[in-house]
Amino acid sequence: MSTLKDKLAAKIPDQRKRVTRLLKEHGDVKVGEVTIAQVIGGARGVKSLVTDISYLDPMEGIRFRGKTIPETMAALPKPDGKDYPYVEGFWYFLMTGDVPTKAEAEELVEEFKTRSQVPQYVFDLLRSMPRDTHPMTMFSAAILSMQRESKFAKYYGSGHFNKMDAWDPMFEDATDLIAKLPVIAAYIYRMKYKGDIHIPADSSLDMGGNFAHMMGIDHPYDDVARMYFILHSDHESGNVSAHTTHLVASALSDAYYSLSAGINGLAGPLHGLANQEVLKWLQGVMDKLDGKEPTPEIMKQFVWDTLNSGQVIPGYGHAVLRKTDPRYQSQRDFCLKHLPDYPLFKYVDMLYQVVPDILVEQGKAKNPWPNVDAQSGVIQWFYGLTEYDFYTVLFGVGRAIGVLANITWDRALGYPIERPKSLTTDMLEEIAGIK
Ligand code: CMX
Repeated sequence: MSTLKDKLAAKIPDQRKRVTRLLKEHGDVKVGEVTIAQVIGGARGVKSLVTDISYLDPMEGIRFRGKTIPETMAALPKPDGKDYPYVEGFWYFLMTGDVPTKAEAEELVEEFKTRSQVPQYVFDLLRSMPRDTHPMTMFSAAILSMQRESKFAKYYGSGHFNKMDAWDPMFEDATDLIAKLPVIAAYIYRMKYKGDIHIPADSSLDMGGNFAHMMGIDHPYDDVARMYFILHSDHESGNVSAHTTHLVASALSDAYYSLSAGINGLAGPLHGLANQEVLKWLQGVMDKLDGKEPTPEIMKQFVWDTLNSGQVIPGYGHAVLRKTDPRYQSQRDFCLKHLPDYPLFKYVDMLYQVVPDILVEQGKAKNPWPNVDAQSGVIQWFYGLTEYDFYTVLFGVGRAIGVLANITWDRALGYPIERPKSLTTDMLEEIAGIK
């Protein structure tokens, strides 16, 4: 048994006691009320999920296990000479809430390598798909195809299934998946966009380093990968990808079924796909300008044209946040350090200057500020990853870390199948007193 699994096993009983106490002794205490607007409006703001992996404050932004993004980046161990932490150490942190030592993070780096072998049939499947298939479809299909490997599903089918032990095979599946995802993502990228020429993994590197290596992009892209995967990992439980993964896993579907479903949600343009939409939109602006530098006035016009044609401004707004997303800020800091004069960064920055006022003037969006997706594409573009269809796959590798930590804890705490109640429109009219 690995050190991380030992640590997890030691933490589970206490957490079970806390949850059991809440349920048994305080189960009737009200958490809030639900309005008709919330029932019709996508359950926005309804407090009906629980997770300790991360918490999203509308004004402050995300905290992973109680730490802000800068605190997380500062606390976690980093490979020698690198600016961003080991992703493997971050996985340890999300799972346990404890900051690993460098030795503990490096032990996980080695363990991930033993789990990173992707079955040949996954590559065969990817190769059999039409080459113009969206990379998110390929990514999701690759994850789903590995379901036959699931240790959780085998345990369930063993005839000795005990729901309180089910976290162990779920942890195994989750760790197996996270170790394999960068290999699958890099394979899809090189197959689709780099002449089908592949770069084998380098066993001396950590996950971020190896991903950059397999993508064929030099330093500091390894640090970009570490930063990117950590920033995109978790955003509490209610967002589409996290909630979907949790929902599917609540039926005791294994991690492969659940993550593939969550990835499909991430592929929507109002969620993760917004990062590709931002770059597509900006490229459209630049094409129309035919190489001329946009002024704030020109940018404002493009923003209004987009709104007036009934489209959203990708990368702006959020269902929970009510200020600039700290994940945007963190990437902006990276840009200011590494690519301050890059024209595309200047356009992104100009958008930051003009969009919020326009969204306020339009008066619809509750949050006029940028989210994570407004800034991420420009960094990828700068390092040569100009195939913006691929950006959401990068988001997906990161998101997997958070949602898989969550479903491992779901099983550790024995959470039940999720089943909210629906009403009919007649019933809502009766409740509203208009029928
Ligand atoms: N541009 C234009 N209009 C916007 C807008 C934006 N960026 N953000 C919100 N609005 C509009 C909504 O479409 C809605 O309009 P209708 O009343 O006509 O339906 C209105 O403002 C109210 O929406 P809201 O309550 O502020 O936002 P929601 O919680 O419903 O939706 C989100 C949140 C993110 C889907 C929305 O802000 C949006 O579509 N943003 C652009 C897409 C985007 O960047 N998504 C990525 C989010 C981060 C992520 O998950 O990766």
